[in-house]
Amino acid sequence: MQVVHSPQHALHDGGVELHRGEMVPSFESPERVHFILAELERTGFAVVPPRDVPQDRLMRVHEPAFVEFLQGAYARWTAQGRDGSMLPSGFPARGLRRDRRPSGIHGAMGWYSFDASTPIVAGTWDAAFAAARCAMTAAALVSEGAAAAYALCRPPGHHAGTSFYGGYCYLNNAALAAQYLRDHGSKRVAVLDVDYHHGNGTQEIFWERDDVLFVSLHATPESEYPYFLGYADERGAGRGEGCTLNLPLPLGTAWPEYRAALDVALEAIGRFAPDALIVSLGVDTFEADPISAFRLQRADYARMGACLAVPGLPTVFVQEGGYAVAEIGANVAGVLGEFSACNTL
Ligand code: OKP
Ligand code: ZN
Repeated sequence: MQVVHSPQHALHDGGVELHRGEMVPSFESPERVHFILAELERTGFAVVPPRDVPQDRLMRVHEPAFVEFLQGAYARWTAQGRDGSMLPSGFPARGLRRDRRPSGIHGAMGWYSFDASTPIVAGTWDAAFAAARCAMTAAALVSEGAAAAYALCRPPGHHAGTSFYGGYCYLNNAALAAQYLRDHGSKRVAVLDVDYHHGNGTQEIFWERDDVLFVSLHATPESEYPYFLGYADERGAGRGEGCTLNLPLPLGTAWPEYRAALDVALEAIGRFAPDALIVSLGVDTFEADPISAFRLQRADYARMGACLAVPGLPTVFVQEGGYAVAEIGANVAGVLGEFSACNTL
């Protein structure tokens, strides 16, 4: 399996976030990629750069005005004499208007984002676009016949929607990969999101579609981010009704219960009969993750890789979360290594 990686991820650095009432350096740091790449290289994976994917491919999933906002936001900030991290401080919640997008940068930031943990810094756009190209390149490799590919995306993507960013995510890498496959011969694609957090952006993007199944295992939004989406009663709408499946799990979930939910997810994927699989691979389900509360252990990631090979589908892995940096490489390599060993394609 090839690893698609761009050093441009490191341009997104130096951000701060609002965490439990305090400003702290972002958990989503460049070292995460350093540790993943080192472990994948050590265990023999080949690393390739992303292709030059034209920017208009982003509009297959995102709204043009949103992409334009992300690309130009930091220049608007510095034009006002500011530097450092851009963070919003007001959002269009209940009782406020969403039909007006403020022309000023502060209001626009609040309109397009949904939290204060997703800073825009000078290199954010270049890094986010590079991550999107990594995901679409991995999808291209699979559409051209590879059994599987892994996109080492940073920043992650699954919280970003058609026209919103948040949760450390700007462009939805997994959705772009799924759409790429749809545009290059796949009739039906399943997205399985195993990140600790609900992939609210991916869910929103495919909510009314019947050609992409979205299945997510995550910590219950009753107590975990993103708080306001990810419940079991969300099942899609219109043509997409029944094409969203949420499997929220309690804090403290360990492998036996996780595995049972994964089996339910894999059965749903089997019934949907897709011709390709996207895995939104977050390893923040790990017991030592600093912002999460599941209890998966190192050896469980190899077990997860074996389970993911069961459907026997061409598979694009897209990196999402995972913040225990010292162990992140071993956990990702555990999934990918065992998947490759079990894959019969
Ligand atoms: C991104 B991904 C900690 C509170 C939550 C946002 C978490 C985003 C997770 N500051 N902040 O799904 O791993
Ligand atoms: Zn996460």
